Amino acid sequence: MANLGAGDVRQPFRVTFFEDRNGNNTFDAGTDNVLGSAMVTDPVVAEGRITVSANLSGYVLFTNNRIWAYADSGQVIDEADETNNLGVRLSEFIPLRASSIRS
Ligand SMILES: [Ca+2]
Ligand SMILES: [Ca+2]
Repeated sequence: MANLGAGDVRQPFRVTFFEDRNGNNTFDAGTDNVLGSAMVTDPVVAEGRITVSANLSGYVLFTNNRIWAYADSGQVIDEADETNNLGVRLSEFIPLRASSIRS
């Protein structure tokens, strides 16, 4: 994730990871499938990049469906451009090996 703005971001903000259930390439609370989220509490300097990770859980409609990341989903950061806060990649299904399953 990159801070494309001229100012540092010092306020904590949330990144929400979701499946776009209604296929409109944007996040719709109550409609889209939220799989997890993470709070970013460290400052993100102007033109800086950070990696955000979260433990996701839940069900997606099919293997390799696209998972979106929505930065500042709580809309606490004022930005010059509020429309570039979404990123997407394919989900990756990694089968558990039998030895890693415990009762
Ligand atoms: Ca949507
Ligand atoms: Ca914002």
